[in-house]
Order: sequence, then C-alpha cells, then structure tokens
Amino acid sequence: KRESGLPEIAALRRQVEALQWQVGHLQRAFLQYKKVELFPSGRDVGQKVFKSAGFLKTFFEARQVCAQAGGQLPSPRSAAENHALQLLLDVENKGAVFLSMTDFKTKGWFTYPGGKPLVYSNWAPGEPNNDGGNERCVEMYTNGKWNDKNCGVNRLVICEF
Ligand code: 293
Ligand code: CA
Repeated sequence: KRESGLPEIAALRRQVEALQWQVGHLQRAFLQYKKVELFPSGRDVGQKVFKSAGFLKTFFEARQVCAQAGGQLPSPRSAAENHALQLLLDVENKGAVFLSMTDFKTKGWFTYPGGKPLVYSNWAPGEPNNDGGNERCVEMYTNGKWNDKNCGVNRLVICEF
C-alpha cells in the first residue's frame, strides 16, 4: 500500500477508507431495510413510495391519516407512477383508492393540493362526469383508470411519501 511521506496525508487516507467502508455498509443496510419496509404493502417508483394503510376511509379522513404520517394522498404524475399505484391496488384487493386531487376551488377543474394543474391524467372514458352534481374528489379504479367521485364514500387509504 502506498504511504505518503506526510503524516497528515496518511491520516486523511485512513479517514477516507473508513468513510468508504461506512458508506458501503449504509448502502447495504438501507437496501435491506427498503425491502423489508416495502413488503408487502408498499411500492417504490423513482423517488416516490406508495404505501397502503390497509383500511378504508372517506377522502377527508384519508387525507388526515396521510398528513399525520408525514405523507400525502397519492398524486400519480406519470404513467409509471400510475402503474405502480395500480399494482398496489391490485394486490391489496380492497377496491378503489382516493387520489389527492380535487376540484374544490373551481368545479370541473381538478388540481393538486397546492392548486397546480394536472401534469398527467388517466380518466376512465366519459370521466370526469360530476355524476349527481357532487363529485369533487378522484378515485383510481383497480384497472388504473380515474373517476371523479363523491368525497364522502369510503375508499382504501394509500399514502405517498
Ligand atoms: C354514471 C355513469 C357511469 C359512471 C358513473 C361514475 C360515478 O353512473 O357510467 O361509471 O356515473 O362516473 O362517479
Ligand atoms: Ca364520475
């Protein structure tokens, strides 16, 4: 092993080697922890994780549950995210799930919680139809398609982290 004549450089080399070992250890430990954590009710897609609570709630209760956990309701922003969420719905086998988006501010104009317009959507044919005149929330069916829906019905809770 190459040793520098300067003791400071030799000490730095030892510190870098120790850090390299520690980072490697953290990477392996984190990958293991991620597998454990995602089994069986989580899915990760890019930087995003979807995790099922396993129970059903209204939109407002579900939103509170996710906020309390430090997350939010799911906002699938691409086909890949939509697909990951759909796969989770499929294995959970508890029906549809509420998404984060609503048209609370302007009827018929669905936005993310912050009010920004949708960058991706996957509406079922004929949706959103505001059936009965009071569909301000959005559910995802088990086939991945979206439907505007009354916020007061009970749906599976999945949070996004
Ligand atoms: C109507 C017509 C159906 C549709 C339903 C949902 C309710 O009953 O085809 O599936 O509305 O849009 O949210
Ligand atoms: Ca509808």
